[in-house]
Amino acid sequence: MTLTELQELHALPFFDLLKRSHEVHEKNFPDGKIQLCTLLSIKTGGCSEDCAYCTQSARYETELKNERLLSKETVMESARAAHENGSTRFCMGAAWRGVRGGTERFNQVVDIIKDVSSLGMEVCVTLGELGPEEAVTLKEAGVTAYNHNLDTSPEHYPNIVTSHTYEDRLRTIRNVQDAGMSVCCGGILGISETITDRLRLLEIISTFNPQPESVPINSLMPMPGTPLAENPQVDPFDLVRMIACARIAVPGAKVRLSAGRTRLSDETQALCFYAGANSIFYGDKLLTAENPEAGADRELLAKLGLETLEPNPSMEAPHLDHSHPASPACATAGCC
Ligand code: SAM
Ligand code: DTB
Ligand code: SF4
Repeated sequence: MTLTELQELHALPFFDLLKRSHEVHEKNFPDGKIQLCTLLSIKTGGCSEDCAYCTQSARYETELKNERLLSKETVMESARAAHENGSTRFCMGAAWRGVRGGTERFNQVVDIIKDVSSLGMEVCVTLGELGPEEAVTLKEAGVTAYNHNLDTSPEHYPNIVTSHTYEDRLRTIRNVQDAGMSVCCGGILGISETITDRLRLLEIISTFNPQPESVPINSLMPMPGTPLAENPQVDPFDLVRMIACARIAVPGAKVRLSAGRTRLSDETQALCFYAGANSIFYGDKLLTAENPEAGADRELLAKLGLETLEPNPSMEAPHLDHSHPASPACATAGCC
């Protein structure tokens, strides 16, 4: 979708936008089920990067306790518990700039992934930058989706991160797609961006070929010690509008209502689900930040009569549409 089209959508009266996005949602996800995903930070803090929202950056003095790469046994314990609790996707995050084949850390992660993928959940990882060979190795180890967010527009990105570029992020996404993994790529609201920055992000994501399999929409959890610690909370109606625009721009994707749910009312979350969100992180911790208790989420979903999705571990990556260029939108981003 073009920026102009997205701007027109975003400017609609709230209920007109919701009606449009709900129709797209019903058409693409007729069962209306919600996917439960569990997150685990397998290596916490001490990251070389300077993302201004992130408590895991080594550049800021935060309250976070750094942790080395978890053992395979510890990860498997969490993964089994997630599976038993009904999660159909297990997402492992590591606070690294990226990974390189042949290193001990990469081999250890690959070994962990092989075991986790035997449990029958979708396996998602987010390890930072990847080259083409690393991407193939992860795919072969059993990764179904790779999370790599663009976070905001290419214009605003340098205000938030200076240690790597938007082009670096797009290159990794291309490598992930070429290796046959699904892409999970979304953004974060509340990082001093404009509405145009949010819509530029959707414009770029919507022109990926194939489109991402999931689009996480995070709201800033302000982290003491980070440059954005004092940023104000995102207006809940703006969050719902962003979810609705994401649903329309990337109709076949899971739109994941991600970080920030502890600060949302049940009513706001209900509006997000109506607008097209169909996935949440489940369990009381994200990577380092708080998330609602699983019991509270079960209660909310029950109150809304929303069912949860069954596992689909053999999930195929979305296929390339050969009628469009195969690049993840460098031309649209204007960065290459
Ligand atoms: N290091 C990897 C990377 O940069 O891709 C993965 C981890 S990073 C924590 C994944 C995403 O979490 C970020 O792109 C951002 O959208 C989100 N995130 C990080 N810190 C956040 C915060 N304080 N509040 C909300 N979302 C956050
Ligand atoms: C994503 O977009 N959100 C998740 C997942 N992908 C890896 C991470 C949210 C992190 C929130 C901040 C924290 O826990 O430190
Ligand atoms: Fe590192 Fe990822 Fe946090 Fe950026 S968002 S500082 S790359 S862990």
